[in-house]
Amino acid sequence: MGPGAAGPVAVDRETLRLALVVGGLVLAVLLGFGLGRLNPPANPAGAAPGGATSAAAVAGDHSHAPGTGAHSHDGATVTQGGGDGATGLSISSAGYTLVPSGPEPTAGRAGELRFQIRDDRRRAVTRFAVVHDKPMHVIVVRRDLTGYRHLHPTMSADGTWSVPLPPSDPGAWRMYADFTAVADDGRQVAAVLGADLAVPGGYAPRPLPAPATTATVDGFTAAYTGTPEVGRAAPLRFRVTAPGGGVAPLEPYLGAYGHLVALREGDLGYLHVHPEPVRDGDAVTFWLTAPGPGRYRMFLDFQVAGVVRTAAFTLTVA
Ligand SMILES: [Cu+2]
Repeated sequence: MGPGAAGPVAVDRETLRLALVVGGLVLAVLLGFGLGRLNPPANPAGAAPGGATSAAAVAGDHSHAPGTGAHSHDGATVTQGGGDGATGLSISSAGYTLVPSGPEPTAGRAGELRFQIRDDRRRAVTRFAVVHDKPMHVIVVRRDLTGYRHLHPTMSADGTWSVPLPPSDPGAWRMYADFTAVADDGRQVAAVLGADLAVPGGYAPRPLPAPATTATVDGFTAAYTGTPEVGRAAPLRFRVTAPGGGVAPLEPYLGAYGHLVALREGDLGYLHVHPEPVRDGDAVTFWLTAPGPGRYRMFLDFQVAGVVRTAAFTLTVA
C-alpha cells in the first residue's frame, strides 16, 4: 500500500494483496463458522441463543411436558448418534457434555467414578428426568467388552454425580452416561454420552466370545429368540431358567423385567434398546435397533431374589 509504488508491477502487487486479504477473510469466516458449529457459544452473556437453538433442533422430536416420568426415548437417541443410530460415541452431544472428574482408577482396587453433565453454557445440569426408574444410568465396560458394569450414581447439589467403582483390570475402559436432562424451559433431551477411562497397567485384551443365543451366569441360563435387523426395531425375547431348572422368578428391575444394553464391537457404539414393561408369558421382550452389520455384545441384567445378575451374549448382525 506504499504511496510510492507505481506502474504495472505495483498494480499486480495490489491485486495480489487484495486477493490475499479477501481470501484471508473468507478463510476466517469459514473457520469461525466451523468452530462455532463445533463449540456451542461459551460466552454466557451474549451468545446463548445460538447454542440453545442448536440443542433444541437436535432434540426436536423429543419434547415432553416435564414430569412425564419413564418414557421411550427412541427418537432423540437415534437423532443424536454417531451418524448411523449408535450413541455414546461422543463426549458431547445434543448441547450436553460429559465432564469426568474422578481420580484415575488403580487396577485391582475399588475406586470412584465422578462426573458432571454440563449444558451448552458450561453450567452443571441438576435437573434430570427419571427414565427406567433412575435419573442417571452409567455403563462402564473395558474396550474389549469385558468387565461390564451398570451403575446408578447419586447427584450432589452442585450436579456432581458419584458412584463407587468396583476393582477393574488394567486397560482402556469406556463409560457411558445415559440420561434425560430437563432444560430451563422444561424441554427434555435424552442423550448417551461416552468417555474413555484409563486403568494403568498391562492390558491383555480378550477376544470376543463366539456368537450364542444362550448365556449362563451363577447357574442361571438366559436364552433369547429373535433376529435383530439393521435400521429397524426388532423384538428379542429372553427367557431365564433357574439353576435347578424351571422358569426363574424374575423380579421387576428398572421399570421392566430386565434391562438390556448392546454395544458394537470396533467402536463401542451404544445401541438403543426399548423394553416391554410387561412380560409375554415367561419371556421378557426388548426392541433392539441395529445401526449396521457387525458384531455386538449384549448385556441382559435380570433380578431374582433381590440380586441383579448379568448375562452376556455375542451377536452377529448380517
Ligand atoms: Cu441403569
